[in-house]
Amino acid sequence: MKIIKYINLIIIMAAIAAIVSCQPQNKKSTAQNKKSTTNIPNRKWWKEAVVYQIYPRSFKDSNGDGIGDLKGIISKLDYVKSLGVNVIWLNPIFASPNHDNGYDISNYRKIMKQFGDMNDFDTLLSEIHRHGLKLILDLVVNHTSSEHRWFKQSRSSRNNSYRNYYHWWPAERGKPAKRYSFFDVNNNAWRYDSTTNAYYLHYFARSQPDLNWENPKVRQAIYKMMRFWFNKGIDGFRMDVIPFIAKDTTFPKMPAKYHGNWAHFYANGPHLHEYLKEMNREVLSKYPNTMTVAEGAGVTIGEALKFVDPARKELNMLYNFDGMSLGYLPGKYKTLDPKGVKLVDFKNVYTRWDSIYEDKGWGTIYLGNHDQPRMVTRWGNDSPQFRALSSKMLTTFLMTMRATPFYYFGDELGMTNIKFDSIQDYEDIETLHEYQHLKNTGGNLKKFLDNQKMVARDNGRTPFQWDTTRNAGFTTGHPWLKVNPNYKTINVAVEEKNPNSVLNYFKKIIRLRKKNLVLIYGRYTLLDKENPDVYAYTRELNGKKDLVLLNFTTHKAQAKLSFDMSKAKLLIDNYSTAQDTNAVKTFTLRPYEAVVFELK
Ligand code: ISL
Ligand code: CA
Repeated sequence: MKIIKYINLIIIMAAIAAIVSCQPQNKKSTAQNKKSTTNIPNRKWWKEAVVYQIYPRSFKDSNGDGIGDLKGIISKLDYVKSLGVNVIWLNPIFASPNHDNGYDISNYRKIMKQFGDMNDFDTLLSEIHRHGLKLILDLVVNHTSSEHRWFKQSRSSRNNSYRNYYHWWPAERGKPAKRYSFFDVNNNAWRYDSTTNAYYLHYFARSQPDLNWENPKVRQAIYKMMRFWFNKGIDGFRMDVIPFIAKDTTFPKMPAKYHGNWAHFYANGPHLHEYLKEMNREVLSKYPNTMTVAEGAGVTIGEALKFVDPARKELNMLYNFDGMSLGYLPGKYKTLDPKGVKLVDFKNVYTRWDSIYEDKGWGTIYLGNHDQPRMVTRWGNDSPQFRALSSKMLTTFLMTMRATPFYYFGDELGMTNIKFDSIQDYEDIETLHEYQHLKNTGGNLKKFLDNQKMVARDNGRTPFQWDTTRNAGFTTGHPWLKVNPNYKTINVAVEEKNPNSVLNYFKKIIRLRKKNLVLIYGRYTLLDKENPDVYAYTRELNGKKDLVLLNFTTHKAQAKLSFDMSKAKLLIDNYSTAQDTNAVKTFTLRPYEAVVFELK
């Protein structure tokens, strides 16, 4: 059991990525970068893009039902464009009973009715393109909703032609070997179904049965559906828990004492890369300017290139969970270690993941998404004193690493965790089911709720904060999830007017990244490795060198440097005032200060 909980822990942490047809630079920056671009092999538009993730349910409600929708997104594309981002990733927008907010799809070719219809989608896509942006959709094909036509057929009889679309275990063979489920109140991934006296597999909720990818008909049906969306003109897919699609379908017993790679039992099945190659051959290769990014749940550093080495012809990018997994107690369900995260460990994770893409492949970087708490609460400091500074510092990190940033909507405002007091306020199936599980098993509910204030997924899903009007301008109705009461100060309208806002800093640093290819393609070198307070690194490309210094603490901190700073040119500083001008071989940073220099 302990092992299985640990599996969950590892998987708990993950996130996103993207691709499309390339317009890498505008005219001015092309000229500026002329010299340095000559030696950049394998330039791709998606390596130079910033992806902006929108949780459609919470972005903008157009009809007052309290739920964000496609028309709402259309009405806000000027805002998205003004940020300087290039790609929009939408969480699932397909027909769904919404047990897991769209990650339980009942029809892959229909739009969720709360979000609109196919006309709205077509308008959205053409408007996104008219704005010079690209769109990637969420591909959720490890499982469907139990209300999907395939599953209804599959469960109806053992002889149904859809029977093998899912994983069934006939009860006469006894109980199947234990598998852990993420969102099941009993933590059990096998659900007994009396209609056919058999168990079906669901790694997530009971209403999310796992598709059987061993069945070629399943694979062909998925490829066809992917072509349907590509033919409409979308620019790529983010692939939900894609390593899970392939399993060891003999479902062996988990060893009592768990060593080694849990994913062997849950994911990364023997045929995974065969399937991804097949998907590439049959779909992706036919849409060459698009992008793909795998949610690499459970993918270790040693396996990443199998997904993204271009020579293997599988996917473009993968996002890993190693960074997100830091600071959780082992063996406990999503519980943060009160000791926090050591910056040295944080630096090591990102440095190791950078190194695997030194020669081939390409990385992604993110600090928040719809499965995570808010970036500033989790990795920075959401107190009034430091919220803006630490938000900007974290954004500086994301925009200066050698990887495609996946930036979560609202982080550009410095939105924070809402920290609900009561279980009644939560909507997320994960929180609700784990609460029920603890209740049934006599767990500590108070402790659970305290911890959820930091880790619950709903913290990152509260409505977007547009202005100071009722419900932050998100809806005229009753919002599906409470609006964070801090919306009066943290919102687009207020921040657009303030030149020093988190929002304006975000726009500024995106511009800096865009016109400075060193920050995109340059080699990354970690400096002052053991420094417990400061994250320092250089980026180098064709003789140009930039230096990034980030103070992750509430106090002053010094970076030890091996070069003379006297001629360095300041490119950006989150304090926007004079910095340590006497710096020679050390540089003193103020609390949460972030600076980027060009070294001469
Ligand atoms: O969010 C998690 C727990 O906090 C993760 O373990 C998450 O379940 C895992 O990363 C897979 O996530 C994806 O698939 C889920 C869906 O609920 C998530 O929102 C999605 O990102 C099932 O489709
Ligand atoms: Ca609506």
